[in-house]
Amino acid sequence: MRPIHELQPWLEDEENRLRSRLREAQTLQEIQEIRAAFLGKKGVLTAELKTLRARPPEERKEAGRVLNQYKARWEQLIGERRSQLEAQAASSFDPTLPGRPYRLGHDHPLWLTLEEILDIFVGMGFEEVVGPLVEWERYNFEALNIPRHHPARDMQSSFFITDRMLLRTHTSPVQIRVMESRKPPLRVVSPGRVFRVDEFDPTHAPAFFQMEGLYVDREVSFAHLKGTLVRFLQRFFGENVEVRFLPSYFPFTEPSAEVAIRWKGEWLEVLGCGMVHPHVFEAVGLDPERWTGYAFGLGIDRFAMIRYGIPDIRLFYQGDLRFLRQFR
Ligand code: FA5
Repeated sequence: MRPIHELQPWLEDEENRLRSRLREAQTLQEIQEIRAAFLGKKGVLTAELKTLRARPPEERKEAGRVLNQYKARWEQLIGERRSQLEAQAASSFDPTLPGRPYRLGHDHPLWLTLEEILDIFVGMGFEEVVGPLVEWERYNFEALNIPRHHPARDMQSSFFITDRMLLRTHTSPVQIRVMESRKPPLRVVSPGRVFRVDEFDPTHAPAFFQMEGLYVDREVSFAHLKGTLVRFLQRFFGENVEVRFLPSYFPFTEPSAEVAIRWKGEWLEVLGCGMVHPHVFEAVGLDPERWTGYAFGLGIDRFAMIRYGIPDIRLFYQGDLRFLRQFR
Protein backbone atom coordinates (compact mmCIF):
# COMPACT_ATOMS: atom_id res chain seq x y z
CA MET A 1 0.00 0.00 0.00
CA ARG A 2 1.26 3.46 -0.96
CA PRO A 3 1.88 5.88 1.91
CA ILE A 4 -0.81 8.55 1.87
CA HIS A 5 1.62 11.40 1.18
CA GLU A 6 2.84 9.61 -1.97
CA LEU A 7 -0.66 9.12 -3.32
CA GLN A 8 -1.09 12.53 -4.95
CA PRO A 9 2.37 12.66 -6.64
CA TRP A 10 1.82 9.16 -7.96
CA LEU A 11 -1.59 10.08 -9.36
CA GLU A 12 0.02 13.14 -10.96
CA ASP A 13 2.61 10.95 -12.71
CA GLU A 14 -0.03 8.48 -13.85
CA GLU A 15 -2.12 11.31 -15.25
CA ASN A 16 0.82 12.57 -17.31
CA ARG A 17 1.32 9.08 -18.65
CA LEU A 18 -2.37 8.89 -19.48
CA ARG A 19 -2.30 12.24 -21.30
CA SER A 20 0.66 11.31 -23.46
CA ARG A 21 -0.82 7.93 -24.37
CA LEU A 22 -4.11 9.61 -25.32
CA ARG A 23 -2.24 12.11 -27.50
CA GLU A 24 -0.58 9.28 -29.40
CA ALA A 25 -3.69 7.18 -29.78
CA GLN A 26 -5.07 7.17 -33.36
CA THR A 27 -7.88 4.65 -33.18
CA LEU A 28 -10.92 4.01 -31.02
CA GLN A 29 -9.48 0.57 -30.35
CA GLU A 30 -6.43 2.19 -28.68
CA ILE A 31 -8.69 4.41 -26.58
CA GLN A 32 -10.46 1.27 -25.42
CA GLU A 33 -7.13 -0.26 -24.35
CA ILE A 34 -5.99 2.90 -22.56
CA ARG A 35 -9.21 3.06 -20.61
CA ALA A 36 -8.79 -0.56 -19.56
CA ALA A 37 -5.21 0.08 -18.39
CA PHE A 38 -6.16 3.09 -16.24
CA LEU A 39 -9.79 2.70 -15.21
CA GLY A 40 -10.75 -0.87 -16.10
CA LYS A 41 -11.21 -3.75 -13.70
CA LYS A 42 -7.46 -4.34 -13.77
CA GLY A 43 -6.55 -0.69 -14.20
CA VAL A 44 -4.06 1.11 -12.03
CA LEU A 45 -6.60 3.37 -10.34
CA THR A 46 -8.98 0.50 -9.63
CA ALA A 47 -6.17 -1.40 -7.94
CA GLU A 48 -5.46 1.59 -5.71
CA LEU A 49 -9.17 2.00 -4.83
CA LYS A 50 -9.22 -1.62 -3.68
CA THR A 51 -6.60 -0.86 -1.01
CA LEU A 52 -8.80 1.84 0.58
CA ARG A 53 -10.39 -0.58 2.99
CA ALA A 54 -7.01 -1.61 4.33
CA ARG A 55 -6.08 1.96 5.26
CA PRO A 56 -6.41 3.27 8.78
CA PRO A 57 -9.81 4.99 9.23
CA GLU A 58 -8.29 8.51 9.54
CA GLU A 59 -6.67 8.17 6.05
CA ARG A 60 -9.56 6.43 4.31
CA LYS A 61 -11.71 9.51 3.72
CA GLU A 62 -8.95 11.71 2.30
CA ALA A 63 -7.51 8.93 0.09
CA GLY A 64 -10.99 8.11 -1.24
CA ARG A 65 -11.68 11.76 -2.09
CA VAL A 66 -8.41 12.16 -3.99
CA LEU A 67 -8.77 8.89 -5.90
CA ASN A 68 -12.33 9.64 -6.98
CA GLN A 69 -11.38 13.14 -8.06
CA TYR A 70 -8.70 11.70 -10.39
CA LYS A 71 -11.02 8.97 -11.57
CA ALA A 72 -13.61 11.51 -12.71
CA ARG A 73 -10.99 13.64 -14.46
CA TRP A 74 -9.49 10.67 -16.29
CA GLU A 75 -12.92 9.58 -17.52
CA GLN A 76 -13.33 13.05 -18.90
CA LEU A 77 -9.90 13.12 -20.63
CA ILE A 78 -10.55 9.74 -22.24
CA GLY A 79 -14.05 10.77 -23.32
CA GLU A 80 -12.79 13.95 -24.97
CA ARG A 81 -10.13 12.17 -27.00
CA ARG A 82 -12.65 9.52 -28.05
CA SER A 83 -15.07 12.18 -29.40
CA GLN A 84 -12.20 13.83 -31.24
CA LEU A 85 -11.26 10.62 -33.02
CA GLU A 86 -14.89 9.85 -33.79
CA ALA A 87 -15.36 13.26 -35.43
CA GLN A 88 -12.18 12.78 -37.47
CA ALA A 89 -13.32 9.36 -38.64
CA ALA A 90 -16.66 10.79 -39.77
CA SER A 91 -15.12 13.53 -41.89
CA SER A 92 -12.03 11.87 -43.20
CA PHE A 93 -11.43 11.13 -46.86
CA ASP A 94 -11.34 7.49 -47.76
CA PRO A 95 -9.35 7.02 -51.00
CA THR A 96 -10.50 3.40 -51.32
CA LEU A 97 -14.18 4.36 -51.83
CA PRO A 98 -15.46 4.26 -55.44
CA GLY A 99 -16.04 7.74 -56.96
CA ARG A 100 -19.50 9.30 -56.99
CA PRO A 101 -20.95 9.28 -60.51
CA TYR A 102 -21.06 12.78 -62.01
CA ARG A 103 -24.23 13.30 -64.02
CA LEU A 104 -23.98 15.41 -67.15
CA GLY A 105 -27.07 17.40 -68.05
CA HIS A 106 -28.55 17.47 -71.53
CA ASP A 107 -31.01 19.46 -73.60
CA HIS A 108 -34.71 19.52 -72.73
CA PRO A 109 -36.97 17.66 -75.21
CA LEU A 110 -38.69 20.94 -76.13
CA TRP A 111 -35.32 22.43 -76.92
CA LEU A 112 -34.28 19.39 -78.98
CA THR A 113 -37.50 19.76 -81.00
CA LEU A 114 -37.01 23.50 -81.41
CA GLU A 115 -33.51 23.01 -82.78
CA GLU A 116 -34.60 20.28 -85.13
CA ILE A 117 -37.35 22.50 -86.59
CA LEU A 118 -34.99 25.45 -86.76
CA ASP A 119 -32.38 23.40 -88.63
CA ILE A 120 -34.89 22.46 -91.32
CA PHE A 121 -35.91 26.07 -91.95
CA VAL A 122 -32.36 27.38 -91.82
CA GLY A 123 -31.53 24.70 -94.38
CA MET A 124 -34.23 26.20 -96.63
CA GLY A 125 -32.69 29.67 -96.39
CA PHE A 126 -34.56 31.17 -93.42
CA GLU A 127 -32.63 33.25 -90.91
CA GLU A 128 -33.23 32.99 -87.14
CA VAL A 129 -34.30 36.17 -85.32
CA VAL A 130 -35.35 36.68 -81.69
CA GLY A 131 -37.99 38.96 -80.20
CA PRO A 132 -38.69 40.12 -76.65
CA LEU A 133 -41.03 38.18 -74.34
CA VAL A 134 -42.58 41.38 -73.00
CA GLU A 135 -44.24 43.16 -75.91
CA TRP A 136 -46.01 46.37 -76.72
CA GLU A 137 -49.69 45.89 -77.22
CA ARG A 138 -49.19 47.51 -80.61
CA TYR A 139 -46.85 44.74 -81.79
CA ASN A 140 -48.78 41.88 -80.23
CA PHE A 141 -52.20 43.05 -81.47
CA GLU A 142 -52.75 46.39 -83.23
CA ALA A 143 -50.15 46.18 -85.99
CA LEU A 144 -51.31 42.60 -86.59
CA ASN A 145 -54.74 43.93 -87.49
CA ILE A 146 -56.28 43.11 -84.11
CA PRO A 147 -57.74 46.43 -82.89
CA ARG A 148 -58.38 47.09 -79.25
CA HIS A 149 -61.99 46.08 -79.11
CA HIS A 150 -61.86 43.38 -81.75
CA PRO A 151 -63.29 40.06 -80.57
CA ALA A 152 -60.23 38.27 -82.01
CA ARG A 153 -58.34 39.38 -78.89
CA ASP A 154 -60.35 36.86 -76.94
CA MET A 155 -58.69 34.08 -78.95
CA GLN A 156 -55.57 34.72 -76.88
CA SER A 157 -56.40 35.92 -73.38
CA SER A 158 -53.32 37.67 -72.12
CA PHE A 159 -51.13 38.63 -69.19
CA PHE A 160 -50.90 42.44 -69.18
CA ILE A 161 -47.98 44.16 -67.43
CA THR A 162 -49.29 47.70 -67.93
CA ASP A 163 -52.23 48.71 -70.10
CA ARG A 164 -49.83 49.02 -73.07
CA MET A 165 -47.49 46.09 -72.38
CA LEU A 166 -48.05 42.39 -72.03
CA LEU A 167 -46.36 39.00 -72.13
CA ARG A 168 -46.56 38.17 -75.84
CA THR A 169 -49.34 35.72 -76.64
CA HIS A 170 -47.70 34.49 -79.86
CA THR A 171 -44.46 34.96 -81.82
CA SER A 172 -46.27 36.97 -84.54
CA PRO A 173 -45.15 40.38 -83.12
CA VAL A 174 -41.66 39.46 -84.37
CA GLN A 175 -43.09 39.79 -87.91
CA ILE A 176 -43.77 43.46 -87.18
CA ARG A 177 -40.36 44.08 -85.63
CA VAL A 178 -38.58 42.55 -88.62
CA MET A 179 -40.66 44.38 -91.24
CA GLU A 180 -40.16 47.67 -89.41
CA SER A 181 -36.41 47.32 -89.12
CA ARG A 182 -35.44 45.74 -92.46
CA LYS A 183 -36.22 46.02 -96.11
CA PRO A 184 -37.73 43.09 -98.02
CA PRO A 185 -37.08 40.52 -99.34
CA LEU A 186 -37.30 38.84 -95.92
CA ARG A 187 -37.01 35.21 -94.91
CA VAL A 188 -37.00 34.73 -91.13
CA VAL A 189 -38.01 32.25 -88.46
CA SER A 190 -38.34 33.19 -84.81
CA PRO A 191 -38.66 30.60 -82.04
CA GLY A 192 -39.45 31.44 -78.44
CA ARG A 193 -41.70 31.35 -75.43
CA VAL A 194 -45.24 32.75 -75.46
CA PHE A 195 -47.82 33.20 -72.71
CA ARG A 196 -51.59 32.83 -72.48
CA VAL A 197 -54.14 32.67 -69.71
CA ASP A 198 -54.76 29.00 -70.50
CA GLU A 199 -55.24 26.41 -67.79
CA PHE A 200 -52.80 23.50 -67.91
CA ASP A 201 -54.46 20.49 -69.52
CA PRO A 202 -53.05 17.57 -71.54
CA THR A 203 -52.65 19.72 -74.69
CA HIS A 204 -52.40 23.29 -73.30
CA ALA A 205 -49.85 25.14 -71.19
CA PRO A 206 -50.00 28.76 -69.96
CA ALA A 207 -46.44 29.27 -71.20
CA PHE A 208 -45.34 27.31 -74.24
CA PHE A 209 -43.13 27.58 -77.32
CA GLN A 210 -43.94 28.74 -80.82
CA MET A 211 -41.95 29.30 -83.96
CA GLU A 212 -42.91 32.07 -86.33
CA GLY A 213 -42.04 32.12 -90.01
CA LEU A 214 -42.24 35.08 -92.37
CA TYR A 215 -41.47 35.32 -96.06
CA VAL A 216 -41.87 38.66 -97.88
CA ASP A 217 -40.95 39.24 -101.51
CA ARG A 218 -42.53 40.11 -104.88
CA GLU A 219 -45.27 37.77 -106.12
CA VAL A 220 -45.24 35.31 -103.26
CA SER A 221 -48.23 32.98 -103.60
CA PHE A 222 -50.11 30.47 -101.50
CA ALA A 223 -48.39 27.77 -103.57
CA HIS A 224 -45.04 28.89 -102.08
CA LEU A 225 -46.49 28.69 -98.59
CA LYS A 226 -47.94 25.27 -99.20
CA GLY A 227 -44.81 23.88 -100.84
CA THR A 228 -42.57 25.12 -98.03
CA LEU A 229 -44.74 23.81 -95.21
CA VAL A 230 -45.36 20.43 -96.80
CA ARG A 231 -41.63 20.05 -97.39
CA PHE A 232 -40.95 21.00 -93.79
CA LEU A 233 -43.51 18.51 -92.44
CA GLN A 234 -42.05 15.76 -94.62
CA ARG A 235 -38.58 16.51 -93.31
CA PHE A 236 -39.78 16.46 -89.72
CA PHE A 237 -42.30 13.59 -89.71
CA GLY A 238 -41.06 11.57 -92.70
CA GLU A 239 -41.79 11.56 -96.43
CA ASN A 240 -45.07 9.68 -96.02
CA VAL A 241 -46.74 12.15 -93.66
CA GLU A 242 -50.34 13.02 -94.61
CA VAL A 243 -50.93 16.79 -94.54
CA ARG A 244 -54.22 18.68 -94.71
CA PHE A 245 -54.81 22.42 -95.16
CA LEU A 246 -58.10 23.68 -93.68
CA PRO A 247 -59.52 27.17 -94.22
CA SER A 248 -59.18 29.18 -91.04
CA TYR A 249 -59.17 32.71 -89.71
CA PHE A 250 -56.37 34.92 -88.38
CA PRO A 251 -56.73 38.71 -88.47
CA PHE A 252 -53.16 39.14 -89.78
CA THR A 253 -53.40 36.73 -92.75
CA GLU A 254 -55.82 36.43 -95.65
CA PRO A 255 -56.50 33.77 -96.74
CA SER A 256 -55.64 31.78 -93.62
CA ALA A 257 -55.29 28.07 -93.01
CA GLU A 258 -54.74 25.58 -90.26
CA VAL A 259 -52.50 22.68 -91.07
CA ALA A 260 -53.16 19.25 -89.65
CA ILE A 261 -51.28 16.00 -90.00
CA ARG A 262 -52.62 12.51 -89.62
CA TRP A 263 -51.27 10.97 -86.45
CA LYS A 264 -52.43 7.65 -85.05
CA GLY A 265 -55.46 7.78 -87.34
CA GLU A 266 -56.56 11.27 -86.19
CA TRP A 267 -56.13 14.68 -87.80
CA LEU A 268 -54.09 16.85 -85.47
CA GLU A 269 -53.74 20.62 -85.88
CA VAL A 270 -50.09 21.61 -85.67
CA LEU A 271 -49.82 25.15 -87.04
CA GLY A 272 -51.57 28.23 -88.35
CA CYS A 273 -50.58 30.10 -91.51
CA GLY A 274 -51.70 32.38 -94.31
CA MET A 275 -50.84 35.20 -96.71
CA VAL A 276 -49.75 38.42 -94.97
CA HIS A 277 -52.81 40.71 -94.69
CA PRO A 278 -52.59 44.08 -96.56
CA HIS A 279 -53.40 45.88 -93.28
CA VAL A 280 -50.25 44.41 -91.73
CA PHE A 281 -48.10 45.69 -94.62
CA GLU A 282 -49.73 49.11 -94.22
CA ALA A 283 -49.06 49.12 -90.46
CA VAL A 284 -45.31 48.76 -91.09
CA GLY A 285 -45.23 51.15 -94.05
CA LEU A 286 -44.88 48.59 -96.84
CA ASP A 287 -46.97 49.01 -99.98
CA PRO A 288 -49.35 46.01 -100.24
CA GLU A 289 -49.54 46.56 -104.00
CA ARG A 290 -45.80 45.92 -104.31
CA TRP A 291 -45.15 43.36 -101.60
CA THR A 292 -46.60 39.94 -100.92
CA GLY A 293 -45.78 37.37 -98.31
CA TYR A 294 -46.76 34.43 -96.20
CA ALA A 295 -46.47 33.74 -92.48
CA PHE A 296 -46.90 30.74 -90.25
CA GLY A 297 -46.81 29.96 -86.54
CA LEU A 298 -46.32 26.51 -85.13
CA GLY A 299 -46.61 25.13 -81.62
CA ILE A 300 -43.29 23.52 -80.74
CA ASP A 301 -44.76 21.67 -77.75
CA ARG A 302 -47.25 19.90 -79.99
CA PHE A 303 -44.48 18.86 -82.38
CA ALA A 304 -42.47 17.52 -79.45
CA MET A 305 -45.49 15.57 -78.17
CA ILE A 306 -45.94 13.88 -81.55
CA ARG A 307 -42.21 13.32 -82.11
CA TYR A 308 -41.72 11.59 -78.76
CA GLY A 309 -45.21 10.16 -78.24
CA ILE A 310 -45.86 12.24 -75.10
CA PRO A 311 -49.57 12.12 -74.14
CA ASP A 312 -49.53 15.10 -71.75
CA ILE A 313 -47.89 18.51 -72.34
CA ARG A 314 -47.52 19.02 -68.56
CA LEU A 315 -44.71 16.46 -68.45
CA PHE A 316 -42.49 19.00 -70.23
CA TYR A 317 -42.92 21.54 -67.44
CA GLN A 318 -42.73 19.48 -64.24
CA GLY A 319 -38.95 19.14 -64.16
CA ASP A 320 -39.22 15.46 -63.21
CA LEU A 321 -35.78 13.99 -63.88
CA ARG A 322 -37.19 10.50 -64.39
CA PHE A 323 -39.04 11.92 -67.41
CA LEU A 324 -36.31 14.24 -68.66
CA ARG A 325 -33.47 11.68 -68.52
CA GLN A 326 -35.12 9.67 -71.29
CA PHE A 327 -34.19 12.28 -73.91
CA ARG A 328 -30.44 12.04 -73.65
C1 FA5 B 1 -51.30 31.77 -83.42
O1 FA5 B 1 -50.76 31.95 -82.34
C2 FA5 B 1 -50.90 32.53 -84.65
N1 FA5 B 1 -50.01 33.60 -84.28
C3 FA5 B 1 -50.24 31.59 -85.66
C4 FA5 B 1 -50.06 32.21 -86.99
C5 FA5 B 1 -48.84 32.83 -87.29
C6 FA5 B 1 -51.07 32.19 -87.95
C7 FA5 B 1 -48.68 33.44 -88.53
C8 FA5 B 1 -50.91 32.80 -89.17
C9 FA5 B 1 -49.71 33.40 -89.48
P1 FA5 B 1 -52.78 29.78 -82.57
O2 FA5 B 1 -53.39 30.49 -81.43
O3 FA5 B 1 -53.62 28.80 -83.30
O4 FA5 B 1 -52.22 30.78 -83.64
O5 FA5 B 1 -51.47 29.01 -82.03
C10 FA5 B 1 -50.56 28.40 -82.91
C11 FA5 B 1 -50.15 27.01 -82.39
O6 FA5 B 1 -49.68 27.12 -81.05
C12 FA5 B 1 -51.31 26.03 -82.32
O7 FA5 B 1 -51.47 25.37 -83.57
C13 FA5 B 1 -50.85 25.06 -81.26
O8 FA5 B 1 -49.95 24.12 -81.83
C14 FA5 B 1 -50.03 25.93 -80.32
N2 FA5 B 1 -50.77 26.33 -79.09
C15 FA5 B 1 -51.77 27.23 -78.94
N3 FA5 B 1 -52.14 27.35 -77.66
C16 FA5 B 1 -51.36 26.50 -76.96
C17 FA5 B 1 -51.24 26.17 -75.56
N4 FA5 B 1 -51.97 26.76 -74.61
N5 FA5 B 1 -50.32 25.24 -75.21
C18 FA5 B 1 -49.53 24.65 -76.15
N6 FA5 B 1 -49.58 24.92 -77.46
C19 FA5 B 1 -50.50 25.84 -77.88
